[in-house]
Parts: sequence; C-alpha cells; structure tokens
Amino acid sequence: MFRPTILMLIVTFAFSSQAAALTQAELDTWHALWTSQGLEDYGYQFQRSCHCFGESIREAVVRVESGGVIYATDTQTGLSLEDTLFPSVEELFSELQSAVDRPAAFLSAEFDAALGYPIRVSIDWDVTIADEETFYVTSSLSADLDVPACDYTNDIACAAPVIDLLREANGWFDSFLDFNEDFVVDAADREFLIQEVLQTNYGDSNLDGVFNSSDFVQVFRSGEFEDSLTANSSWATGDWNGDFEFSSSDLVKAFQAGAYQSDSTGETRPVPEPHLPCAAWLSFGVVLFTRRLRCYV
Ligand SMILES: [Ca+2]
Ligand SMILES: [Ca+2]
Ligand SMILES: [Ca+2]
Ligand SMILES: [Ca+2]
Repeated sequence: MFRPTILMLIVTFAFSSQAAALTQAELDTWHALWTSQGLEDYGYQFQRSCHCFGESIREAVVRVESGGVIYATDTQTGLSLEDTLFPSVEELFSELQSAVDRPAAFLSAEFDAALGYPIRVSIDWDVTIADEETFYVTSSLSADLDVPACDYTNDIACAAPVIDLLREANGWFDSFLDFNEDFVVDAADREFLIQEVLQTNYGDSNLDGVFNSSDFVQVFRSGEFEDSLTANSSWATGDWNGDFEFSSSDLVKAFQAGAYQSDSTGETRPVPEPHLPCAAWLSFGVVLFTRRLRCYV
C-alpha cells in the first residue's frame, strides 16, 4: 500500500518485445537520489508476485542494517521468513540494472519521489519464456521501521495469530504454513503447530505452555462464552476447536486432549467425561474460574 501523503513521481516504461527503454541515465538518476539518503539501516514493506510459492511471496517487513537484510517478518503472522529471499533496496537496483543491461523484454518501474527507492517493479525477462515474470511492490521505507519476528522457540505466545489463521485453512497449499509437510494446509497443521511445534495443547489460551486455571480466568474474562456475536472468538478468548466461537465444544476439545493441570500439583486434574452435558463442562470451568478469581480479591 502506498502512503497517500507522499507525492510519488511515477515513471513507467513500457516496451516492445525487443528492448527495454529505461536508460542508464534515468536509472542512475533514481539510484543517485536513493544513495544521497545515506540510509544503511532501514525497514520497508516488500511483496513479490511471481509464478512461485512459499515464503518468497509472503508480504514482509524487511529490516536492513549496514546495507544487508538481517531479517524479514511476515506481516500476516509475525513469523520469521527466510531473509535470503528478500532484497535490500540496493539489490532491487541491481536487478533493475540487470534488466536494463540484458535488456528485459518488458520493464516497468516506479520510484518514490522523496527517497528514490523503487516502489513498483515489473519485469518480463523474455517473452518466449513462460512464468519467469516478476513483480515487486514496496512501501513505507523508513529508518525506524523495525518489526522483529516472532521467535516461538523462545516465546510461544507470539504464535497465537498463526493458530487463528490456520482456522481458515481448508486444503490450500502454502509451504510456509504447511507445518506437518503433507503439501496441504488444513486443520492437521493447526494441531501439529499447537502440539508438536509449540509443545503445548488445546486450552492453553495464554500460551504459557500449560493448560490450567489461568487459561480459564483469561477466557471467561473475555465474556465470549456462547455469546450472541457470530465468529468473534480467538484462541486467546477460548476458541480452541477452531470454529471461531467460544462454546462448550471448546471445553470438550480441551479436556479430551487431556492436558489440564491443577495449579497445586501440576498433575492432570480429573475432569468430566466427554459425554456429559455441556452444562457440566461449563460448571467445571466456572468453578475453576471462580476459585482463581478469589486469588485476586
Ligand atoms: Ca499440512
Ligand atoms: Ca496456559
Ligand atoms: Ca460468539
Ligand atoms: Ca470454538
């Protein structure tokens, strides 16, 4: 997305199949404007579109320091992306230089008028070759833009957006989200993420690695248990089975997983049998919730 407050000069070069017309002088002018900024440390938003898949087409905030990419953060999930897949601005200029030199069959480029970096690039290297076209969109470049990626090996709590995103998975393929590596993204990936990657279980809404009364306090405080609003719940507010609601079905899901631990012993607490009415599950949750609340008053 482009910031409307920035006046951008748009220079678009559309070519015949014979040659790219972006002259060396024009490219040098934009490159000189960029270089004059003296920016070695900066962040910017980047998205590639191509006939490819996986991390390379994820929208990312790319952080560059001392001229090199140090990390790329997925804007949708906050997870870390393979930084070698994402270019610095200098590398974008290098690719433009290659397109001018070759020349590419088609080259379209727009530049930020204030800073000189490429904001939209489209390259068709050879019209006789299919599916090698590339398209980049960048925005929001600034020295201060810095979005460190979620490192769930140190803090599993930052993975909550991914757990919720995977509720929507219905078989589409995205290698970035295919946690169990079976070439489809579906509910099995959500379960694999929760139990195998994050090493926790259903019910652990605060993602501290255990399912205990603290999670009940959190989810019942959300006030979403079987409320009248549609599809308004998340992992953090009690949607453990992934249907976007917090209901008795979530309590069943969590206790069937068998991971509930009592606070006093750390051992699994006896729980109602799965076939019991929903009211029994709710009562169990409310008892835990009210017991824990007494600790706060
Ligand atoms: Ca999968
Ligand atoms: Ca927990
Ligand atoms: Ca609801
Ligand atoms: Ca639910």
